[in-house]
Amino acid sequence: MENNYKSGFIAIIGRPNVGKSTFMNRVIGQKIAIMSDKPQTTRNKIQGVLTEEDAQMVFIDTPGIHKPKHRLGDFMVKIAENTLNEVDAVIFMINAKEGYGKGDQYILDRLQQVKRPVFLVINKIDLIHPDDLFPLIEQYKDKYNYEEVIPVSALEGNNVSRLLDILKTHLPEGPQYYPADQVTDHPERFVISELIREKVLQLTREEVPHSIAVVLENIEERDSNAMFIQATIITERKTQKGILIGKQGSMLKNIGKSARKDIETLLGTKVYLELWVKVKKDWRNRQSNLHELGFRS
Ligand code: GDP
Ligand code: MG
Ligand code: K
Repeated sequence: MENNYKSGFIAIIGRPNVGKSTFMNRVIGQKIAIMSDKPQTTRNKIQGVLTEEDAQMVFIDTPGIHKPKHRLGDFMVKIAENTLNEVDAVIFMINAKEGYGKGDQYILDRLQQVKRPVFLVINKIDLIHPDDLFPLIEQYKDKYNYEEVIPVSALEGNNVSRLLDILKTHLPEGPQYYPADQVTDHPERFVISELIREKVLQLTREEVPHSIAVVLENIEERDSNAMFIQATIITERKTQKGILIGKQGSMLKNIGKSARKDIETLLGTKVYLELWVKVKKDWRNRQSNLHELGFRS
């Protein structure tokens, strides 16, 4: 199979004001596919999708990584930490001008648990003298084993395309999760499908590859305090369908049950979740399938 399309999810973490939003705006720019600034969704994850000829990068903001101040904070930290282990890469962004601080230590402690490649992105290099860069890098390198260290200026654009190229080489082959021009005002859709995907990967362990996709077919508010959600888990192989369904449907039931719990917490409402499994051979290659699969704007 000569499908070399790459795709993946990239979490961006860092203290407030290091330039995460600026970076996102620069990267996604007019190409923005998905962007949410709805207050109730900022605690969720999706920020933007960058679609290119050969790759799609889904950038995720994980605001919950800051030290929690209350119980909701705890929950957000948990979500954020789970996120960090589900994504394909993590950008740890720092402010070159401010340098190392307590907030960074907190994040670095969390990162010790993370098994995904972590890229140290030193932002705002336009504000420092080049001579100051090297000692800064050394200081941070002392504390963690990053995949790579990339200095950028999100504001002025220096080195940003290089960072994207580097990220791209680390992404796995995968489907184009979203049509290039998709604009949604419903980022919850994404978070929900990610939660389901997360459960699939957790519960099936290594038996099912990361290339599965979860497509939300329908979200409907049936009455004022319940959501009815239908989703399809798509796999490329029949044997995986068997694993996903399990003996007498037991696996699918477990996936549904634990995903439902998380979605209920996320949405703060009762949820009815209906899951299906479909085999789509070679579906990643067939663009037309994307529509059929329910990707829509
Ligand atoms: P966030 O809290 O991490 O999302 O940070 P923001 O993106 O909101 O940026 C915080 C401030 O830093 C804003 O005033 C930005 O204009 C500024 N900023 C972000 N990136 C850079 C940069 O590369 N250079 C400079 N000089 N300022 C930057
Ligand atoms: Mg921000
Ligand atoms: K790591």
